[in-house]
Amino acid sequence: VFEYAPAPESRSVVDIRPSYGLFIDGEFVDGHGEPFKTINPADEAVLADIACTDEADVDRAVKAARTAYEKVWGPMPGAERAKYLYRIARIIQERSRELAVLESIDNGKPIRESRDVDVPLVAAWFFYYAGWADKLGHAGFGPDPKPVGVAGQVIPWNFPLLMLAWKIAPALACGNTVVLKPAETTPLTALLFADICRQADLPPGVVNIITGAGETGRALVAHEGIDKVAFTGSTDVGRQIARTLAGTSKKLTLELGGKAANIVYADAALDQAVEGIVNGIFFNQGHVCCAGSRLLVQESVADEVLERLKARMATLRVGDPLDKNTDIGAINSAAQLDKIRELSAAGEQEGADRWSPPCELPDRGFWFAPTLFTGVAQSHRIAREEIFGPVLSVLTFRTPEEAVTKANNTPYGLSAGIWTEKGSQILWTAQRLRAGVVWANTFNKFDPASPFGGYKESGFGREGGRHGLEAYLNV
Ligand code: TXE
Repeated sequence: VFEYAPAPESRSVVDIRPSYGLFIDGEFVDGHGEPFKTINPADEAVLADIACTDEADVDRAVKAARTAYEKVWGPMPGAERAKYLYRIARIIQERSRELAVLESIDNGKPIRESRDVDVPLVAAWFFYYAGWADKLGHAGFGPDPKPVGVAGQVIPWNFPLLMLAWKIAPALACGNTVVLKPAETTPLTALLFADICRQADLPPGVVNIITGAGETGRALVAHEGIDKVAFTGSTDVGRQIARTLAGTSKKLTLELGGKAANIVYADAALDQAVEGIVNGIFFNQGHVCCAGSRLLVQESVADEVLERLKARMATLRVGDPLDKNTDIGAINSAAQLDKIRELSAAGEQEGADRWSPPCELPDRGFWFAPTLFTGVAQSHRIAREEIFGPVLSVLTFRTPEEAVTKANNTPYGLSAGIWTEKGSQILWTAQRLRAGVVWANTFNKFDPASPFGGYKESGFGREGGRHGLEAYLNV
């Protein structure tokens, strides 16, 4: 499952067309909204013109999904659906170089991550849910659970392909059809995935990809032909969607923001913990909902951890996403860069100490140096708000009780990390953390068999694993 093609070297492995249409009913068609451009965040070059929907286009996509659901995909035996999902998974492996390079160009993430993490996990998700398609009667939801119908899915820009896989693979395995809207800054890999659906001979209308900004997402989730909405994105938009759906019978799952605590106890293997802290916040430029953005370190080892952390941060290479040696790529958009700058400025204004290693940033494109804030109080904005960038806020604690209280002192509850050599300390802490995922002596580990999702303002519902089937079944 985790095999992939040799390292992609350059963008010559991808063929980016000048313009892209909407993918509806198995065909690329014109959109009737105002087209928009997607750019490479590493150099601000225009990559392609992307079609945008109007309401009639959204309606067309939902109707195509409904017809495919009623006539083809819903009635199809699970074992037959599984074959399509396995085929898609294999094509993803075969075209992994192309997918990884395109993802890095459109998103800005380092090729090492898109090649070694994103794309292999995308294939793994399709393999995993292919395996469930003919075993739904044994998933614990009764002998013959039914699909929900047509799913409207809206995804963000931080893991464009992986979020697509998290949404589409379980939906299709359960017999639903989908209309998916990728984020406006990262539409290209979803459109390449549309091509993969055609290559796999997936029946027309089972997967529809529509592009546009928030307006397209709004029209999709509000459409009366949608039975289930799955959203990953900001807490604000998640709330708006929940309001739109209130009073309807649509099912809803929301994966929203986070402000995870990464707790380092004094007895932890410190070098290993420092690697976990770095991975926790600098992976994917910190554009990660479960990023370990608050480091909680036990006071007695705080100085030592910070010294090792700074030394490690000084080795991080920021730059060209397509360079295999790059650790930190480009910030995905000018708007996101503004948000990171604004919150970092607030950190300084509120009295925290800011530090970055010496680091030359390219002239063009959107960049932000890895940044550390010490002397952070719980009341500071950088301790409370999701920055969604390569910025770490450090707090200290004396007792495990204090660590748990501080970790839980957030409106979010998506993930957390614990570093200690004591198994009992892991269990004690994990039981008290109000977070959907708790990692121990590791961070940012993902597996299709493992459910993922939040508490509190991080949303509700689970994606991944057997639990992830529930959102797409009527029991
Ligand atoms: O998110 P939006 P943005 C957080 C992160 C980030 C902030 C803003 O803190 O800085 O949100 O990011 C579509 N109805 N996360 O503005 O707007 C939109 O087109 C329906 C955390 O990019 O929520 C895109 O496809 N859809 C998060 C998707 O929603 C709407 C990942 C996400 O965009 C819509 C991303 C509407 N009214 C951001 N408005 C995570 N959980 O990982 C926009 N969209």
